[in-house]
Amino acid sequence: MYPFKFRIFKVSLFVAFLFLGCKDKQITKASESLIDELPEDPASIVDGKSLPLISHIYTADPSAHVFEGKLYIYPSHDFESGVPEDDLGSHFDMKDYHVFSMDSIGGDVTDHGVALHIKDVPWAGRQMWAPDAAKKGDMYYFYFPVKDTSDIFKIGVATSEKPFGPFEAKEQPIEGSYSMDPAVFEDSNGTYYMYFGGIWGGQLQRWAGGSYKGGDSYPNADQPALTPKIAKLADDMLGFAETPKDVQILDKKGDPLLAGDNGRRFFEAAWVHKYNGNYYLSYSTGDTHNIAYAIGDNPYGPFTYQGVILKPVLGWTNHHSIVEYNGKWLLFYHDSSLSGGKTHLRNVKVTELLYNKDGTIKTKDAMVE
Ligand code: FUB
Repeated sequence: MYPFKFRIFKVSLFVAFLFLGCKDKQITKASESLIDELPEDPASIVDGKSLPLISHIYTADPSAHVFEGKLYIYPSHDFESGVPEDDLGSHFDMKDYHVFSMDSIGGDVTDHGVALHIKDVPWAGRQMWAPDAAKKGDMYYFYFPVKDTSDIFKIGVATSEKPFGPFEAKEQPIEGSYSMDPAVFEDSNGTYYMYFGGIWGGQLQRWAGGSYKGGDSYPNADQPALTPKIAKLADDMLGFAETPKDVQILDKKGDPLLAGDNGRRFFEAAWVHKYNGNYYLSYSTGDTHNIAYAIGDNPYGPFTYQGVILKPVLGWTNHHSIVEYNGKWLLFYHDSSLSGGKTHLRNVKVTELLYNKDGTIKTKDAMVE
């Protein structure tokens, strides 16, 4: 074991940026923590991992955006519903969303309260999963997946004049939407696209050809894997301007990733950001628990697989977002450290995303950093 001073010396600049002088500030201003005490000594972060950003409720699937110069986080709101765990994710039985904001990393996190509740979505049945948000003009649009009363995942939209809501949901889901994990990307020319989809509990495998087939249908291991979907958003942001299309993810030889390539193929949690004129599609590989990424030269792809951004975290799921704020690229993600490893009780974290000179991304290992 290194002497304490030497360990401090080894702290990366970013950890210093995150935590030095910020004792206690990872705790949200609101309410009490779910755990008795958060570590206060920055050295505990050096030896361990980033602390949860929010600790008075469980949060997951953080979609982060900069609106009006502030960082906003749109996460899922995990809670203990008592629903038994299964491969379809029935234990993720969330009922509402909160929105959080922060002025700086390491500063206070504000919980703006319930932004949308399932009882206020006329078509909803159960399971409010990973949401996202967008701003156009003076309006904010909140996109959320929830199962309808027939237990089929669709994507809804709700609006507000404030980035933190409360949001008012439309009477019906977005026409032509299906599956889950919406992520809205605004291109530099002001065009908005939604990426969505996820397999297993996300039901994408029931939508071959874009219509609901009822049963699961997966490609064979040697066939191209299921892909995320993309649709340009309509001018009013309330619907699709086109029929959703497949987003191709290719290997370096130009062949589609195969369904049996579990270490690299798409599972859920698509996110797109733009860096140096290139489009980066990142996603969870699900049962191999990585956040992987691929690069393309336009929002529709094809995208060429590059590698892993974030290795598996504590808990089964891995879900992230990437945003630039005050000249730094930030990777928001979650793990289950606050609940001692319970997969359905997660907490949001953040770390800096670093690029190599050639535009590839340095891999993060959250279990050891
Ligand atoms: O939070 C419920 C689901 O877990 C999300 O929609 C998936 O991406 C996974 O994180």
